[in-house]
Amino acid sequence: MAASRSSLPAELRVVDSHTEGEPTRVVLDGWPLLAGTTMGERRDSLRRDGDALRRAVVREPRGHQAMVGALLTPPVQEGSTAGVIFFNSQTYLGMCGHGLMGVARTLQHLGRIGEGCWRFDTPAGTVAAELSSGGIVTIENVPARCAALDVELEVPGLGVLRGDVAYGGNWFFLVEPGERPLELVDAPELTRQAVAIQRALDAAGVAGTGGARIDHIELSGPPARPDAHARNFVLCSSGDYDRSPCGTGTSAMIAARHARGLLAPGERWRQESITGGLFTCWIERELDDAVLPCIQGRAFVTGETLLRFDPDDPFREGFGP
Ligand code: PYC
Repeated sequence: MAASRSSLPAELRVVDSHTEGEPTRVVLDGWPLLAGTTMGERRDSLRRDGDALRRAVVREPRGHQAMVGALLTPPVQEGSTAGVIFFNSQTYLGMCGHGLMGVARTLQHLGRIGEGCWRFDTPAGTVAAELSSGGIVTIENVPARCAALDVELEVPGLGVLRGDVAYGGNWFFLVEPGERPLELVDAPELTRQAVAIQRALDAAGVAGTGGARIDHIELSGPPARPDAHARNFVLCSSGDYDRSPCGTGTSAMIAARHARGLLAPGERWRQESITGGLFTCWIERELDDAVLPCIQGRAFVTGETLLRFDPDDPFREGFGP
């Protein structure tokens, strides 16, 4: 099937899951084969020629702003099970920790893989996912690194904040905004604060290595669960917040803690999300200028759907932010 900006297939088969509360929608078939021999090239080809499909799959009325889509492709590395391109209602992701757990559990649900260790190619690099019983998935992420500690940022309405710039498959600004506990009921206000931080970062030109845009804001506070070390609220590049503790965000967080001398390889860090979801994380090993993070959480399949795109449907390409 040829891909074009305006064409959509008549239908697409998807499997939905959630990982510690955050949804992933895996597209199984019906997409055009993407040009490119690297996952970055394939993502660019999807952005250029098939972006209507991204919008149709994760935007309303078939999806919603918090939904992350995952398109499976043939692998690009020998020994990998599949390639994966993650996207949301706004844009594409380098990697997605909760999403990779959802992909692994979806493939297990379909009988394509079983318990054990599997490798997946993403635009950010190749990642391993180990499936265990009880919905538990452990991923060995791409290397995470801290680019800057204690960056001062003047944020209108919030004053001067100090945060760390770190990478865990996406770029994050990590801030502890105050002593006040992060509560789900305050999600609209936390979103407003995180958006203000995002705008201040953009206005001040604070960026990741090589000028990469920081497009995830992670606010940290004390945990509510007795088994967690901290609770977070992560504003994603979709403009909505992560219901899970955010796999790439937690990778960035442990890289920053390591840079501060607060987390040694092997030591466990239990990261709670604003919804009460939990990831257990650790540094598998130190690399030259980075650390290799492992993240463990639980993912569950929630539905199997045939999405339909009626040519007469004015909302077939989705709408919304
Ligand atoms: O788990 O890495 C993650 C993630 C990124 C955006 C939403 N979830």
